[in-house]
Amino acid sequence: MKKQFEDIQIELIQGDITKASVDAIINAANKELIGGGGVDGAIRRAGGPEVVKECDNIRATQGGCPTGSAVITTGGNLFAKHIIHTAGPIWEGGIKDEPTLLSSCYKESLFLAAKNEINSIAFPSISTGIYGYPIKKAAHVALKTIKELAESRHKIPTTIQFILFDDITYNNYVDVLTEL
Ligand code: AR6
Repeated sequence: MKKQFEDIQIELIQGDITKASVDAIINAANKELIGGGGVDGAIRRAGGPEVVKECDNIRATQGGCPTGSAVITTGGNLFAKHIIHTAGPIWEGGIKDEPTLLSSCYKESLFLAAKNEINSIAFPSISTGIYGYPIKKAAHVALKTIKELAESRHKIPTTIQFILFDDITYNNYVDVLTEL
């Protein structure tokens, strides 16, 4: 499914983000940048040792990537030239500022992409796997954040894909985008 907000094209695709043909993919990392399972494990395996090395350097020099912020590395062996790593919030029932932190992941990733002249990016569904954020709520935060940035004419990549792994996640994002 595709939808346009001002000059920003949003595409919802079901698949594996490590195969995306875009300038940069976003990784749903952890704040320590230590690597884990889920999409993080898949991206690190596909990207290879250069990606792991750059993450280790960032951890050594700046202590990691606080929840809601984003850092950039090479894409290593991926088609994508860059990986933007962002740490989403762990869902704790919605009382720990999770929506603001999740929105910040999308904003900071998009601003970092724009700063690096990146025009096309692909996001996974941040926080909705191991971190347990309810999918429909997370889809709403993700898509509304991008819609608002587009409407306020922020400089962000003009092609924004969401590459969603499973049927349930894909269908939830389609429902939310249809209504926005
Ligand atoms: N392509 C696209 N999406 C994927 C892929 C893939 N190859 N593999 C999994 N997903 P998760 P989180 C989906 O758990 O909730 C890690 O250990 C998955 O189905 O990867 O933000 C990190 O190191 C789900 O819809 O990320 C952190 O410690 C979505 O990606 C922690 O998990 C996100 O699930 C982050 O947890």
